[in-house]
Amino acid sequence: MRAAVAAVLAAGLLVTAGCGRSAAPETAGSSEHAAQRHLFVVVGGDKVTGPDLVEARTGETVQIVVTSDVADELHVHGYDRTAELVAGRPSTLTLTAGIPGVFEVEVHENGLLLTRLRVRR
Ligand SMILES: [Cu+2]
Repeated sequence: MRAAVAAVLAAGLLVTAGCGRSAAPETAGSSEHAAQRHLFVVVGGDKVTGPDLVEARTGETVQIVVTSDVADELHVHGYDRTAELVAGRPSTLTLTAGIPGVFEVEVHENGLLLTRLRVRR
């Protein structure tokens, strides 16, 4: 179990490390708003990395990147978007913030409230 946790954490850190390097070329010359990326790591049913609140303006692109130690399903309420979580690998859910409000983002099988998405005009 300890080794599995370490592997998941390492995967999460790799994502974090890769983020800064890839950000500039990915967003250069794109539409008015750059995609904002938020990284989460879930181990043993608990969030060990990631913000409690994700804030966006309508029209922005939001990426929620989750690395879980077990297979699960990510669900963004309100937008009703889901993404399959593969054990030990980062999964990315990309959405365009079009609906203002506060929405819960859950990891379904273990019932974890991962974060909240707040969208403002
Ligand atoms: Cu849900």
